[in-house]
Amino acid sequence: MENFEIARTLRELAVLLEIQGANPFRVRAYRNAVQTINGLTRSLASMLEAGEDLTALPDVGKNVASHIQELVETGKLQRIEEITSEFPRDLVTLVRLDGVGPKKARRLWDELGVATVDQLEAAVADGRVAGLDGFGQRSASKILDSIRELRSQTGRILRSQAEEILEPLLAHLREADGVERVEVAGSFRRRKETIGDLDILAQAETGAEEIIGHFVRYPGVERVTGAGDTKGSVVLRSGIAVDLRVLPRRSFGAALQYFTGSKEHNVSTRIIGVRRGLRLNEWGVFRIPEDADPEGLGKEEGERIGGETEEEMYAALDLPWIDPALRENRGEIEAAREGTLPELVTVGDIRGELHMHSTWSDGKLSIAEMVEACRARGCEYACITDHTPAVGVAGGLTPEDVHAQWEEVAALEPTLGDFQIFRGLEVDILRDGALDMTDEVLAELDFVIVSVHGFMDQDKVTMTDRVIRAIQNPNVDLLAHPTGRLLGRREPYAIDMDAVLLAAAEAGVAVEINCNPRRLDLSDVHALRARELGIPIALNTDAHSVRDLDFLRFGVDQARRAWLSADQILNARSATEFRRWLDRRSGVAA
Ligand code: DGT
Ligand code: CA
Ligand code: CA
Ligand code: ZN
Repeated sequence: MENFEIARTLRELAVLLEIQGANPFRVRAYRNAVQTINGLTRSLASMLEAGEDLTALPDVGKNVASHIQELVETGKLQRIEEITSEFPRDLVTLVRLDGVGPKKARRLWDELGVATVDQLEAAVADGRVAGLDGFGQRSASKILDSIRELRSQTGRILRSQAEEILEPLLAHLREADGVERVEVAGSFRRRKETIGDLDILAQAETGAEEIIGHFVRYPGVERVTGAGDTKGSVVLRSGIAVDLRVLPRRSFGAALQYFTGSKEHNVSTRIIGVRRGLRLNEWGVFRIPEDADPEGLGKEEGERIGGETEEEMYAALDLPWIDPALRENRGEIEAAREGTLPELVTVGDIRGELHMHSTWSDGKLSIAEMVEACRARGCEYACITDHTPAVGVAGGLTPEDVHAQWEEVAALEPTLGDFQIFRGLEVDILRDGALDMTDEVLAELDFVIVSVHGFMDQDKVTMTDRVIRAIQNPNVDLLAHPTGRLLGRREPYAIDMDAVLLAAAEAGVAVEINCNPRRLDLSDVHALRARELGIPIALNTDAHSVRDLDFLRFGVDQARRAWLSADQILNARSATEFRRWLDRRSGVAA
């Protein structure tokens, strides 16, 4: 079991206990343990295998440790089986809906016999939910909205979760006899933010059936949905489906190109091929014989032009190799033909961290510790951007706190050599678009981030006006996580991003791609739009701990999908260039 599955099961146990009405302290203990697990860099299974004592971890007591061991060994939790003899496990899903807490979920079950989302939808439709004490019409229609939202999100996993699943699975596949190479294709290779299923390719000249047999015997497999002579399909215990295809060397590049997709990109490449009398499929690129009916050809019929590498596939179309992140049929084929493909930003281009938290607000570490971690990762500068009080997290900074924080920064600076700290703040955008800090303090800060943390259910016009008003404050430098979405958990709030981006361009405000794999906000499409408008984009980890700084690569992937080069990235600038950008307003005539 992967860490995130263990975390998910313990989180589920916490919710089940809440529905049961258990002691809130016990519930909290599980949630704290989940936080610890989410912050681990090693797998719990490997720690147990190495005989390590899990209770040495923060917030992991004997009880939690034994649960983890049970999960790793059996994949199940007896405690959950016990609770779910009282009421159905599905109630956990109901609690994910806005407007349904643990108590209400329990009542929906006890009083209406509702256990599933489908049943709840029916009970809303026929008025039974509105009729329940303490629910009412408003709450019923809110529930209906969040059912729709939930439906649009289920079935896909985060890119970061896919990484966790893949690591041991790929190791397993590489152990199979005859496997020369293993690659992941599909949306994962295109670096998409969420993944529907995993598409894996293995290269082997012979023994494909045995390799597929080895694949379906992977311990994480829940059920096998297909096992043929070149393809195997399984569903893992984590719920994700995986396809494996085994190909010989001569076809590997063709298969990689085909199964990387996107489907839309492939449709375009295939049409270009047909115009040249070429047939592209997962086995190679072939010249269509004169007078042949292309439909009636065998899979490898015709003169083979290439297929061993992806480069050969594109070269057959007189195109250079195209980065998978761009393969969405958004103009990449035309750009390839014209030689105008962008040079995409890389992790190595990033020189500063512009958005991070310390113990002054809800971060886990001191400024000194966070700065040290940034330096260790090769950054040249960092902005400290703690929250303001309206966010409601522990310790939002008041104007007095801000000044006190600067003293701490000033004391630290002489120890840092060339490394530079910028005095920043993540200022909450209040309900009406005013900012949660005085203009005097904002004017004194080096770097002002604004973002929405509350009143997310405003209508689109109100929300759009609110955010635009905020970024029009002349002290503001950057808009953070602009749509508020949490992938798989929360839809973007209603906001007209086109209007917001136009306003940001007008006001000279930069926009963030938040690198947290659950946010990745801006989306690729919005980031593409920001790029068109010439808005500087920041790749921000929004780190609350050292480990969060590793989120950078997810944001870089998102930026690559948005065609971004280093010169469009705010924190790819040197500290000096960044400082010059911060002075952009004083530099121009009033
Ligand atoms: P996902 O799994 O929803 O995150 O997205 P993908 O892009 O991984 O889609 P998937 O798994 O259905 O297929 C993987 C790739 O295989 C897809 O990007 C392109 C290729 N492919 C699959 N089915 C077709 C098809 O019917 N026609 C063409 N041209 N390509 C296909
Ligand atoms: Ca896929
Ligand atoms: Ca697939
Ligand atoms: Zn933040």
